[in-house]
Amino acid sequence: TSMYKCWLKYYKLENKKLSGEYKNLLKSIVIKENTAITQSAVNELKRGLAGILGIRPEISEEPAKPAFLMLGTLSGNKSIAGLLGREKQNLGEEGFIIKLLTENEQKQLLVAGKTDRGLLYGVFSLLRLIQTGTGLDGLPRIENPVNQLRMVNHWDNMDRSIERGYAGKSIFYKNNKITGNLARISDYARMLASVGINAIAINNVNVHKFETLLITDRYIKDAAKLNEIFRSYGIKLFLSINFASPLSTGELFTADPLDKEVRKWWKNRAEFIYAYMPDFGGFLVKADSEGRPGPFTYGRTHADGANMLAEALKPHGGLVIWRCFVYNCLQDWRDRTIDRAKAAYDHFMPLDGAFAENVLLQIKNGPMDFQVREPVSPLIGGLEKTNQVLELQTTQEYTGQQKHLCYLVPMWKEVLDFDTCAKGRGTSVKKIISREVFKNKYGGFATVTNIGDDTNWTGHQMAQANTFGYARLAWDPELTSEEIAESWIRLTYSNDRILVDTIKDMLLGSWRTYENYTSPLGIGWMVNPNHHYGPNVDGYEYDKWGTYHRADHKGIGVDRNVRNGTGYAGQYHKEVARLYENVETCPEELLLFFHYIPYDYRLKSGETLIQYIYNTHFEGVEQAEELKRKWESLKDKVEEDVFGHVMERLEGQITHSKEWRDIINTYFFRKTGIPDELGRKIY
Ligand code: BDP
Repeated sequence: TSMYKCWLKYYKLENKKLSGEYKNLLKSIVIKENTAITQSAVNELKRGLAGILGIRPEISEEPAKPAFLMLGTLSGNKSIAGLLGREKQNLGEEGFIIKLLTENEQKQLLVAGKTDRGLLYGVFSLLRLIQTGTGLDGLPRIENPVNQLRMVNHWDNMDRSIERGYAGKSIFYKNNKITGNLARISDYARMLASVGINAIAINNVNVHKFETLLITDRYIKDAAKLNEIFRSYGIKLFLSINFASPLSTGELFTADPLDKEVRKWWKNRAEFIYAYMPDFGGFLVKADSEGRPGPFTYGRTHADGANMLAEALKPHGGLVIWRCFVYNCLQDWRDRTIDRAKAAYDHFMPLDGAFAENVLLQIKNGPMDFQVREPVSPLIGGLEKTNQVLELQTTQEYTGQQKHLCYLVPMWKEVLDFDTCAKGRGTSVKKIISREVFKNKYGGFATVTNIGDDTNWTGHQMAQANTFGYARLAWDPELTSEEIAESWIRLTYSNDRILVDTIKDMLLGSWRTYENYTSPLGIGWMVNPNHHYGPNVDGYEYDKWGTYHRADHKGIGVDRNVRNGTGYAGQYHKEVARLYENVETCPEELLLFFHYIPYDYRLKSGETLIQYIYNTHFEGVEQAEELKRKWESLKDKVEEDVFGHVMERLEGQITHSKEWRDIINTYFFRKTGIPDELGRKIY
């Protein structure tokens, strides 16, 4: 099935005129350099041009034809500098330029990077230009990634299961060993590199028995094989580690980060790892969270823990990526100021400036846990002297588990555009993460990936748009949701205008649709505990996890004011805090996250809160049905198996959205006794 190829389908370009122009220019390719990465670039070009244009270009070191494509890097090919003007000063480490030149009546297209990584990105970008039927008029094109680290995190376990995975089993492991199926890994590396991903962590942040041994001689050689593949696509390999490794491996009696023996243990470990992988990226760490070990066991701080690992990795240029998803998962709310939403900030804000230079804090976009709607974590905009990585969730744990269509790019855009007011108005999240504001040494994006070993990689084929979209945003957060959707559609299906517009519509509205029939106005969590799929309004309400909606017969919502609520709102800068604390100015989509609201409260639309809940839940189901109608209209425009697969998912989504609607509406009808004004049937 073509679904395996995702956005690298390289189907034949229908536009004859453009195709002719491209063919003429690309018959011959000139490249003088030869590294693993330039080889990847050339192979990709061959593959792409064979599919899109049906040609097999000649590859040589000197021009053989009057028109040709020149590939090269500033660092490896002296003549490239001569072909570039002042533009070369604008090329960053991973940047590229695509430019049209005429030299002695020879027409040439130049794709150049400062490094071979940049060149690789340039080649992928050129292939996208060609496939989407874009002409050469827009050249030159110079691009540099806005964010430094553009990472994916796998929550894969070595028994092949994936924590929160909805697309089959792990592509990396089999029977507690690293897979020998390296062809698929190589395809995966291509896919990631094609959209600019440059780092990967290949095992779950919850590190269990076998995974603890990934950094030992039991697995290191096989890990190094994966590293070699990723390296040839410019991707750095990271491993999630068990903070208690010295103890868990049975070698020491403690994992205290201030213990000399422990420090030595990690130093030796780092030396060992780097002997096999000289370009190893570093460690990803979840500590003192949800039962994971960490420095708290020894009365030490997270800075003590992270800095100890940082010291071990420093001589090798490695990084420690330390997660801020730290909270007490056994809390209750007898004390009105106890609030899980406050945890990350409470733990890490006091440590701003205490972390070593090669430590990065990885912060989930919201203060809770990847709900369909959350405010932005106040740590972003709070921390100033600390390297920061924004953690997003591409795997759809709380957003339909890749059974429902939910294009997440619009949600991520809202996160990135959010104004933290950290340095006055205009201090948006994206400017902090890109390091424009605080000029920290490191920063970037990470996501919990949605990839598994399903043939189409992502379970729902359309969830590929999230994999693609995440990476595109990490490269350039200024891209719009529409632009990203459009290019994904053109690369994945075709350039048919009606098809492009229809699928774009489907994608762009899908997050809102999902929100409509699930939990309203930022309250979140109305899911079944544990697996998190399907409606269960009180599922977490009487549980210990600290995720309450606090509905009673008069109203619903969590008062997070400073004066008489949990105090969470006070973690924001004052302009933002003021906005959230006032019911009138609080963005309505987050109303129940910040306030307890009576059911007869009138929203800006004029609807009462209860009527809004009913309306959106009926609407959500209608919108899910509309998705199916739209897809049906494309029957003759997409391949049969793709059509059938997506249709099946959309039908499942409709059925399931009704279950959501009915359970939520019934719950509130029973709580309030207030009927639907429109007299619709509530079960
Ligand atoms: C939650 C998941 C849990 C993860 C945790 C994390 O439910 O499986 O281990 O996040 O981010 O969303 O560590």
